[in-house]
Amino acid sequence: MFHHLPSLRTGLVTALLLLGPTLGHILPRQYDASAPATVEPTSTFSISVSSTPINAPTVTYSSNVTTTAAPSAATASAYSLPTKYYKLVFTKGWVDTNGNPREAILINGQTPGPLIEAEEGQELTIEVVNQLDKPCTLHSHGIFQSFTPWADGVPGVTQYPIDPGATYTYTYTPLQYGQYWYHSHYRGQLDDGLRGPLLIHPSPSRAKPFATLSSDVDELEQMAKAERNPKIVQLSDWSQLTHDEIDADYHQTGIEPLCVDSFLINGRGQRICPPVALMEAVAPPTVIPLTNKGCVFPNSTVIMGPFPNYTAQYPDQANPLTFFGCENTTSPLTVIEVNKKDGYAAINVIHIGGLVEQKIAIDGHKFIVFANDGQYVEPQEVDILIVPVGARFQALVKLDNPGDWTIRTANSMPNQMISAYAVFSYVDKETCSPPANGLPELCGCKTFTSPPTNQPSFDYGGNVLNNATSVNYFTLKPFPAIAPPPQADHTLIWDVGKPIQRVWSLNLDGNPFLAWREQETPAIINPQPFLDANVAVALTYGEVIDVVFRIPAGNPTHPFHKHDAKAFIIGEGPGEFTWSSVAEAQLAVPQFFNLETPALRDTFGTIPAFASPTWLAIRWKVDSSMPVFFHCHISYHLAAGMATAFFEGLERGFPTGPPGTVQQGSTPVYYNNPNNTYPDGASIDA
Ligand SMILES: *[C@@H]1O[C@H](CO)[C@@H](O)[C@H](O)[C@H]1NC(C)=O
Ligand SMILES: *[C@@H]1O[C@H](CO)[C@@H](O)[C@H](O)[C@H]1NC(C)=O
Ligand SMILES: *[C@@H]1O[C@H](CO)[C@@H](O)[C@H](O)[C@H]1NC(C)=O
Ligand SMILES: *[C@@H]1O[C@H](CO)[C@@H](O)[C@H](O)[C@H]1NC(C)=O
Ligand SMILES: *[C@@H]1O[C@H](CO)[C@@H](O)[C@H](O)[C@H]1NC(C)=O
Ligand SMILES: *[C@@H]1O[C@H](CO)[C@@H](O)[C@H](O)[C@H]1NC(C)=O
Ligand SMILES: [Cu+2]
Repeated sequence: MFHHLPSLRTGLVTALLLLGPTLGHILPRQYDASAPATVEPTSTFSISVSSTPINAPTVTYSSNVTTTAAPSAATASAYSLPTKYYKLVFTKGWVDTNGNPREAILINGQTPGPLIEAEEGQELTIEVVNQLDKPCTLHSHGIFQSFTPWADGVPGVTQYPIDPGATYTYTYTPLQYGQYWYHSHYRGQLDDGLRGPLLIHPSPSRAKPFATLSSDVDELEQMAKAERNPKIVQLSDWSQLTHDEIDADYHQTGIEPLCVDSFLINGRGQRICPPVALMEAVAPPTVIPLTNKGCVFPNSTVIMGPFPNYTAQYPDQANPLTFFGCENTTSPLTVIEVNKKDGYAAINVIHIGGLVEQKIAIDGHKFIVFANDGQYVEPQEVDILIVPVGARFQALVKLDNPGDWTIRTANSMPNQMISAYAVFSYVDKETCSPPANGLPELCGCKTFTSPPTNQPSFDYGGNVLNNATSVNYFTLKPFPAIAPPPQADHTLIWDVGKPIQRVWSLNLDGNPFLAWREQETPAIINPQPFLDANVAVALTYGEVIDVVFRIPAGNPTHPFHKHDAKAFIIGEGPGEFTWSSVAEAQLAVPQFFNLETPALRDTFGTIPAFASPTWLAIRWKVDSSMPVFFHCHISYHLAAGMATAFFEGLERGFPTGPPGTVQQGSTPVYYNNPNNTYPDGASIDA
């Protein structure tokens, strides 16, 4: 029983063809903060409000045929808004996130970077000033870029990396809403701090999913107000070593660097060093013994293997700084202040880290999840959110339990027993004096160096307590309902794995997309070498694609991220995927599929496959003409090749934007350098 195939974008494209503005209307206007947006209908158009994801492509065919996807009626009201302009300056600097200062990458002097926010349909211009000694880029995670593929920020795919000292401007118009984030896509710079939140406020005409929660007008008003002014909660992992140091160790020893120093909440945390016996008491028996950081030992075959023929090559050569050594610190915790008078708070959780999936709960409160990866969903009330790297949840929290409550996070993987804390504090700003220490980000009335003691939803190792409930993200239904296309035109069945030590692959029949490709002439300009190298796949415009990932035993959860449009998560299950298509598999194991109301996401964790295999099936319709990057969001997996580029609509040609856009600001002296070195001689592949 299939739903009628929804025309997610068809109506839109038709409207656009009638509308017919040229690409020039949405060209970036650099450095101009005040200029009004110039996207204006040039002829009458009216389309019914669409609350489905809007991602109609603007395509400049290489044949010089130009069409422009229509703005939707849902966003047309925003066109009178001026372009929103941000300038982000990237520098190196010292930060004290957890009591152990280290050098990091700062954005306008801070990490995570400042909030970037715009209205749905409002043009956004982000000027990046690279004052680092390495190249960088800026990727807006989860933002559709089919209008502006050159603004996707993937080095070697949609642009040259931005050179040290150079400036680069990203301009795009988000025709979607919700919580996103931005980060460098160059190497693992996001692990070193180059990341921050990005929020797109929904058009007023979007139907909100709150009506099922209340029929009280005042309460609905409180919910809408909370959504508009969310409390952003950014989860990350943090190491004393930089990404490049960790990566270099990995390449030298072959030991998976599955151990960090802290989890952070909004860039703050502590070193927490419980006695090893306490950590072992909450750990699965198979991972014991643990190091004093709560990590599996580098010689563990349970977590580090059993990959095909895996043996950690040199367990005795593991960097002790990665696996061993812990001293408690008492850095101040992040405080999220709420006011009971508001009725509700909206908590927007973003995993901006680079390693493991995390759990989060607020003691004494439930999350009413209303959006996932920016997409509204039918609300789900739960105690615990499980957040893959890169994913976002937006949830309402009813403010009916005054006090100071612990916000707790824990690793949801077994490689390390680790938690972090922040405080959910009810205050009335009008009656409380500013903090004595004057740190605005500690906001407020109180500071905490240890979490309040409340009834927790999970323990230090992430084991659920007190019958707490967890979000079921496989059954998060888009709101309003959107069904996927009922069948695929093209199926890719890919075996995920480690072809050789130190290399990770999405597709063992293809080649790993190793990090040095960031230095290649970008695929958007010269796609053929990527096809020749078997690191990219051409997908025909208009086709419905299924990709089935077969995950063999020995794999953790991989947080896959699809650039550009979201994908439907139509199936996932345990065991071998032995069928040749989703249709065939559906007949055999219907319980593992949902083609009626599947989640629509841009970031999705595979089912962990520590002891036995699992699989994941996704579906989307190709409606862009651009190289769409797809990768694991574990930073060192990505650097080790776990990526591909879907060349969507290649046969129509890839638009590269106004002249000079892709190359803008770059003087890439090291391109095509056979030594693969930076100008100073340092190895790019280290
Ligand atoms: C552009 O389109 C026009 C009209 O179809 C055609 O005559 C011309 O040859 C095209 N130019 C290029 C460069 O393809
Ligand atoms: C850290 O603090 C906890 C709680 O006070 C204590 O039990 C533990 O022994 C300390 N760890 C270290 C390594 O000092
Ligand atoms: C790994 O090393 C630790 C510490 O030396 C040891 O206790 C443990 O037995 C070793 N495990 C394996 C599987 O060799
Ligand atoms: C594992 O080792 C066996 C025996 O040496 C070999 O036949 C097999 O191809 C290896 N598998 C992989 C994935 O390397
Ligand atoms: C959890 O649920 C079970 C079954 O309903 C109940 O017996 C038990 O008391 C509950 N435990 C807690 C801590 O609420
Ligand atoms: C590459 O390395 C060789 C040997 O060190 C050196 O002579 C040559 O100048 C290098 N080439 C470039 C382009 O850096
Ligand atoms: Cu991965």
